[in-house]
Amino acid sequence: SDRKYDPYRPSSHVFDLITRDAKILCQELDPMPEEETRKLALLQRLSDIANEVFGQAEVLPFGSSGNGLALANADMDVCVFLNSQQMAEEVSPVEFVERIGDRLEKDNEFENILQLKRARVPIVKLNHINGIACDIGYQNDLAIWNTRLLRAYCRVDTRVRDVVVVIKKWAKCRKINNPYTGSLSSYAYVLLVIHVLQRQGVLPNLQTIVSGNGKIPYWDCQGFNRYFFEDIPNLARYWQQTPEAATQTVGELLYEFFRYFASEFRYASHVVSIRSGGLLTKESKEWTKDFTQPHPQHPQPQAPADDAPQSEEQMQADTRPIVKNRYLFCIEDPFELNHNIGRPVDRYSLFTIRGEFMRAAKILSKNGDGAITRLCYERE
Ligand code: 3AT
Ligand code: MG
Repeated sequence: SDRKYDPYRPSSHVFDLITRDAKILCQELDPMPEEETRKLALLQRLSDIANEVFGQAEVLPFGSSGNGLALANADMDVCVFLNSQQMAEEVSPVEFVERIGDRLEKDNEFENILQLKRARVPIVKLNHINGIACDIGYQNDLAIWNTRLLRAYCRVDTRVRDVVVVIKKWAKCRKINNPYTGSLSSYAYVLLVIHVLQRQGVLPNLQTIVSGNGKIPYWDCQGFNRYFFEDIPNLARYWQQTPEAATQTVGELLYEFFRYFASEFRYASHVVSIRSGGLLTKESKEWTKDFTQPHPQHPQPQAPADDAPQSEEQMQADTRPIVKNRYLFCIEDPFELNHNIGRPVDRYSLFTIRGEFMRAAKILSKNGDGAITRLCYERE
């Protein structure tokens, strides 16, 4: 093969040990059917409550509870959709959070209710007494579609889930899975895995595969094209893995993931883009200059109802929370092309994350037995 020479690349025996342990970890972290049952019950409960507060509402799961990538005891992400167009236009995300949050407070089956009104995507967080932690969002069609895209990639090859589960577990243990503190969401890590698997020829680019005459359709969702090839059982008619890609083990793919982000990916100039099946440059996307902007979804402050005279400053005051956009680690959302999923990463957290990629690559290159356990040592 034309693989570049890598002095740290483990032997195939070591890869087999890593693969074996990765698969054991995946089995251990597979949620039990009993957990699924509790999630379904909570989904039904939230659906009843949303209907009570807003009338015709639908509650759909997304994220790991909708894409088959959940670890045991993962939280549940759900999204409320109002069926009446008029209601949906009248109720802003912030108002939604207030109204459903206040209603949930009245029920003692919900605990630790938090109304995150200033987040980029306003949500309510809560714990249900049946043990499920849950985030409730609002009218987020794109989240439903990106969940379906990730699920489709999982169905292409069983190795996708194996690799993702280890990466998620590793990121959680190493404390680099929190966008609120500058590291990456699970969603971001899954996009990184898909990127590496596309490079390895294990995954196709589902957003450019078209059945029939070849032109990519435009299916609008909130101003973005949500088209992708979803008919996975018939994928083989349009795309096939190379024999080399078909025989890569989970251990090899994990090592390749860490090696790539530890020493090949060029953070300063490149953008990970699964919708283009490879890399883009920051320049081509004009993702070169960090900027701050007032929160786009937060309501503008209204002028006071009375006609009391206002100072210039008062009239211009924009009290919306400030959103910081950074382009240090660039990961393009597959649909929302102007959205950098690595936005929360700052100089310090990038240093930490890259350090973790290097640590992981080193562990896998030196150990077979026990590598997966060592990879996931809890960091304090
Ligand atoms: P966990 O099992 O909860 O760790 P997850 O797969 O549920 O992982 P997240 O909780 O990070 O992943 O995200 C849940 C979903 O929310 C995934 C995606 O549909 C959406 N999402 C998350 N982060 C972003 C983001 N920065 N931009 C757009 N959508 C996002
Ligand atoms: Mg989640």
